[in-house]
Amino acid sequence: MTPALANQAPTLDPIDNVTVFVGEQVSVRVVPRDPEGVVPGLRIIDIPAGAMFSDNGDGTRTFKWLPQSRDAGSTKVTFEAVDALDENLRNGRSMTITVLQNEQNEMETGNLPPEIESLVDREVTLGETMDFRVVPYDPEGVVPALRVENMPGGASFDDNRDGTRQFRWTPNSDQIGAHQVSFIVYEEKNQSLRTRQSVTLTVKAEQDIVNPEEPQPPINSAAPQFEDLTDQFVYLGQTLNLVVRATSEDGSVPGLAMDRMPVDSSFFDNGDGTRTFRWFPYPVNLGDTYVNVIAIDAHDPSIRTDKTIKIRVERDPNNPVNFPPVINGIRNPTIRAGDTLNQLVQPVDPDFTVPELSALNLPNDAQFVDNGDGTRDFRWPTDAGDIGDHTYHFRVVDSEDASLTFEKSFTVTVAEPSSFERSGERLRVLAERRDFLIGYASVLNAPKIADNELYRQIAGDEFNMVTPENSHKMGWVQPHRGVFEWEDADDLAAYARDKGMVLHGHPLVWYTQLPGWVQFMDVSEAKTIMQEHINALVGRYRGQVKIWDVVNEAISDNDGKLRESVWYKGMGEAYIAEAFKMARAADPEAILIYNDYDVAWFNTKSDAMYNLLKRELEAGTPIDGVGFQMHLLSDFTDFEGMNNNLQRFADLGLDIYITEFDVSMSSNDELEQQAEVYRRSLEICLAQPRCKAMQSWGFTDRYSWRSSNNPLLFDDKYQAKPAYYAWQRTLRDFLR
Ligand code: 9MR
Repeated sequence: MTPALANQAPTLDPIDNVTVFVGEQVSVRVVPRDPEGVVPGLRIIDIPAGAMFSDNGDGTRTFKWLPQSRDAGSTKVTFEAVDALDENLRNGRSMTITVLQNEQNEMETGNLPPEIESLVDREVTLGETMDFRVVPYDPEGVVPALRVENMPGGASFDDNRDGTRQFRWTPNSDQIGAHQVSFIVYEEKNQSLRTRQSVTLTVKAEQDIVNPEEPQPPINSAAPQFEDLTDQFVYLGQTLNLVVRATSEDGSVPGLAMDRMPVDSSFFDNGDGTRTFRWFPYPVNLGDTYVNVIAIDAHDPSIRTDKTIKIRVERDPNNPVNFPPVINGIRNPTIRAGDTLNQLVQPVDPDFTVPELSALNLPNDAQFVDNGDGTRDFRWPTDAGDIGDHTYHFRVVDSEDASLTFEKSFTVTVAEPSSFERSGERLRVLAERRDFLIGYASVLNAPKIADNELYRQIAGDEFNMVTPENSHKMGWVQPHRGVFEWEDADDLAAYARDKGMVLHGHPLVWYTQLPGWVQFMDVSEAKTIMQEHINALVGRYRGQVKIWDVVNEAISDNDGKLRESVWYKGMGEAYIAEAFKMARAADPEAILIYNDYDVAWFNTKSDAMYNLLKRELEAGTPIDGVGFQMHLLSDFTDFEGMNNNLQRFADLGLDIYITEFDVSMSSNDELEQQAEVYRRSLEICLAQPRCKAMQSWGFTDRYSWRSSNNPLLFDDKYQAKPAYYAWQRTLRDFLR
């Protein structure tokens, strides 16, 4: 069966932070890319007042903003690319725009410190949650920054994305008593301008009885009201601009939020208490779409008014619009002279028609194979005579209106085979001397990527372990109940066997990347479905997959509680033990591990993982090891924490696997810093007798899930980076 769905999240090209003066325009082109070439949706989160995010008609958008005096300070804007076929697959990128006041202005106005709307002391009874909003304001209208001092353990201080923050705390029994907490508001660009407000938060034991005579803080109990908010209608080809306004009885301005926003829409702050919902619908949106608008009381965020709005999108009979087709997702490939380029060229038409694709120039010996589904493969066997850069042009023509065309050029670099050579010994050779596993995660459908010969050559030379980055995931491998898509997983198993690599399976039970039929299953079937899935996968690769990630990412990010996945909903916490028992029964020889992210150092989540695994081991659950994903940033420094943290898991009697290592950079200046994080992390693993393997999440930046942050060992042209040599030296020289 040929899978029809794209499965890899789209990425965004890097975006730099900028500094401008008031009145100076910021203009940034935002370029999304999708590994499968389907044009991703693009949206902006928290668009500043007055900014635009217009469609360039080629899958990209341009963000334009002319900041005013009130925008002085720093503003963070986040762009998000959303997979066209699976809206759960998304990747974001943020930029910080620092807006400087012209010096003259500043002197004229004299700058006053920002303040916080007055906060009251509060009490909470054990078992309940304290939840209030902290509202800063600045006499000059700048949005000030807020931070908190003496934050009690377990409390959170989340950004409401409207300039305010929400303090939430569910105290535990060790926290009974009074806590003084201070909120500090300051101007980002001049931190000496600050104001502090302290409050006393008291936690009472359950048995305390509140004196009914005691005065309670005043509450504004009337819910906010929307003004003139009605269902909407828009023609295809037009932009809907809906201004949302809400009022409160006491005159305060309610916060506004929106749920179920269509991909590509925005809900931006107009800076006057209103927000605008802006949406340019595509043919995929024809019909009715429902969005939910929420007004939140300025003093008590638990007081909210919700309203569902229907938006009808129709074709305008007098003005039929036809969207032009595009070709997307081709990144200029680099291949080795002697290899065959195999580039998929995939046009997309938002009207769902199939455009006609042609090549304007091709090398003589190339083929342009029609795949019968509107796409074509550009196949080109190269040789030494082709070394150099070659640019080819493709054209798509709309099937209904031949005047709508789109052209795309791309450049193939054919490089001398020797240019891919690395000095020193291969990583796997060095690792094998230490009886150590050094691995990578393989792209989906490796045989189909444009440069697959080079990709597989380097992978086979360097690594003695491999994991499929996607093709064991339930959403991919079991798209319908009992229907399995084994092609890619089988191919990787054969490749691993051929290259003498250990195969590492990932993952059996996960909360996400589930097929629709599992997301919406009757949870009373969870156990049966889990059993069928584990039997099928572990059974098929019995004796081949040596290590299985049995349960992946069961713990939530902030509070250390178990995620309320479908498995949890159906089976409670027992789902974890059950999954391991099922996997053990299906292959008694396989090494079974629990795998999670952001657990490499000490924090609430790694504590929760420690407690979970300890509990499971005591109960006899067959867990052999723990997988630390380690998606790090190049400024990571807590190596001591990492070392001690790994040790406490080793002390539980678990083997340690570093399963998804990568180190994101924000600019190429950080290559050495990145290499240092690679080196020190590998040293920690090698020094730890229980650490059995280190695996990077891919090996070339070209195919990384964080491709634009260049987090891997080889760059996107397959050149070994300092990180590669850091691993090579460490494997060679580091002594325990
Ligand atoms: O790298 C993977 C990317 O290609 C997929 O789109 C994404 C969703 O399935 O998963 C990525 O891998 C994740 C891994 O399976 C579990 N840990 C976090 C990884 C990065 O998101």
